[in-house]
Amino acid sequence: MTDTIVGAEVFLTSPGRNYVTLRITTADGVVGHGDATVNGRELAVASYLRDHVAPLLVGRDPARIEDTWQYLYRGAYWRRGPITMAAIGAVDVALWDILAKRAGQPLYQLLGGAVRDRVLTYTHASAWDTSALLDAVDARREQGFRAVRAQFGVPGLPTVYGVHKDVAAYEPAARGAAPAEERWDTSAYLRHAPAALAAVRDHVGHELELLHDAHHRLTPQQAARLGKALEPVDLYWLEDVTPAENQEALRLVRQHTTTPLAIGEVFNTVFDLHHLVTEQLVDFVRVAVVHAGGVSHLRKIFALAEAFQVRGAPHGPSDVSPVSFGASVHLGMSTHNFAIQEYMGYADLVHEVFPHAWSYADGYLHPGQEPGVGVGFDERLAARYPYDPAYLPVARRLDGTLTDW
Ligand code: EZ4
Ligand code: CO
Repeated sequence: MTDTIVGAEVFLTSPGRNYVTLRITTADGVVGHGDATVNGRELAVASYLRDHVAPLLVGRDPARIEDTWQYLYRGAYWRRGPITMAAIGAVDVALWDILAKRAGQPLYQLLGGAVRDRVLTYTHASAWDTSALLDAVDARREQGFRAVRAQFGVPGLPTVYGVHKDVAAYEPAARGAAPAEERWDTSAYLRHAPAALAAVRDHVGHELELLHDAHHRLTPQQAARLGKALEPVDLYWLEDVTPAENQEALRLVRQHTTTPLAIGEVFNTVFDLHHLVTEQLVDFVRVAVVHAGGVSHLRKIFALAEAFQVRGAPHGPSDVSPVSFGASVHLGMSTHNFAIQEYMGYADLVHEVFPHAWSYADGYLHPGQEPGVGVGFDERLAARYPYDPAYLPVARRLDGTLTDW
């Protein structure tokens, strides 16, 4: 029996950080949720959805997920980019949510069923000094995590992105009308990073998987040197070494190191990474459900990757809402070459605004058995926390030049 979309509403809320949520309602009264959060550009994607997409959805058959995806992608004329793809992603996830609810099945069952019992996850540990970092990693191990991303301060720099001097937890975006400005010195970082990560490896032994994120700031040659220097540390991966608008840049890195490479949290379509995958220049692709056209497009990216023994490992910071995070865990449950899901965690209030069936236990995630994606949206609670501008910092080198992110 055919159902019809009767409403598509967009909600901006800030329960500690900003989220853009799409709610699609059908004539039969089925409700689907999607996440369209683009950190620091929330209003742009909300407008894209409200002004340009929502009016096109009303009257459509919610079961025509692929056709709606193609309609929004090809029909817009202006393709790709984070805003467009996040908007399409929100529609896609909301429609999968509706389809799975109508089927009375958790989403992963519609994606081919479970290929594993649970989905491996990693979280973050960060501290300015090495001794505090070891404590932070230990605290994560005590929470059951089997894989931890370690970030640390750099001697001589006043601040480093993602590393707080006083608290272990951090929120990447800070409230305010403009981004904070930080300083960055790649040479100082490269001098310090191998020793800092070696200290963590010495401390934890070889059972724990260790990861590290370079946040797009190295040249290919610097990245090659770092990867080589880190080989004895036996990282699970080294992330975002270069900005990678130029995919070929990774070839030089690859030629010089066996340290596994992960990239792609800022990518939006398969065209951002097809060379990286088909030439096996990276080991993990980090594209998120929210930022790359939803479950439908991510499945295609992972299918391409599967043919080249590259694995999926989606971005999962606090700026990916629990809605698309949940969708990602369903993908993890049903995708053979899905390696690991990043899980930065959420403030208590975020869990309340987005009550969810997915759960964390003992180093793994499970999507839960609720029909659909299994993530709700408490509209009334959300309305108490209106949008409040917040931005990621920018960084300048010591001479004042803006860095690559
Ligand atoms: O910088 O989520 O791997 N995780 C990360 C994050 C990102 C932010 C960007 O919005 O790199 O901390
Ligand atoms: Co990252």
